[in-house]
Amino acid sequence: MSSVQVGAWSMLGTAAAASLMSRIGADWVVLDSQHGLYDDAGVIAAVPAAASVPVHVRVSANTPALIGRALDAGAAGVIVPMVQDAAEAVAAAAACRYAPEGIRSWGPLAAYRGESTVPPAEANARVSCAVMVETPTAVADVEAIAAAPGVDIVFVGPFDLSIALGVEVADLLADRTPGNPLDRIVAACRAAGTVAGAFAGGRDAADALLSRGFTWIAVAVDTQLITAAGTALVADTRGA
Ligand code: 3PY
Ligand code: MG
Repeated sequence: MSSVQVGAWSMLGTAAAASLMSRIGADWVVLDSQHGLYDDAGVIAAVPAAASVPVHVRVSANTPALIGRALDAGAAGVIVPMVQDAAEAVAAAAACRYAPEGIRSWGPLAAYRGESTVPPAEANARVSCAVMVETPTAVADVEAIAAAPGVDIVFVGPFDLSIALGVEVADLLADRTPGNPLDRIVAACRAAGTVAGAFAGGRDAADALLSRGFTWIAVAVDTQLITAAGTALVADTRGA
């Protein structure tokens, strides 16, 4: 995947929100179960509602149970937060795939809503495993993380990374010192043939990430869109 993909991010935890976010022209939508409002039932309801584009679930932790559950619901892939090293990346990738490539357990949940089941080998080939690099520990091992078998996307969390580094997000995104973490992550992905992704959450951050070579960018977040557009519209109307 060399071309740029621009994604939508849903926090709101409902099928309606997921459906709306799937129809804004984005290449994919993420349902956020780590910091958003998607619980297990919410994911099961929202995945088919947003299925006009690939639906990825950010699970709340790197466990086979959570990853398998999201994939059983029909997600195209998962985004696994706070992966610290290559061993954790390998574990996430294994949880995404059935034997012999992994340890995923068979549970054809989509069949209950009338969808045909995907044979294990085909599911293994189709699934997308994104691991989040968002700590200095992970950056220190990013070459091995990006090269870990079954890792399709290295996805940067700039907020957690900037907190851990003790810098502002904007400063991290603007950092051009040689060997800075973002350039190191992109270089590791290029060397491994893995997609370099990142959460942006807005146009300026997206531009900064695109200019550095990231190609899989989450830019449109439902909660932020409502707040920004609603606030501007109300203020504009009052001022008119
Ligand atoms: C981060 O920036 O840390 C994220 O996880 C974005 O959601
Ligand atoms: Mg984070």
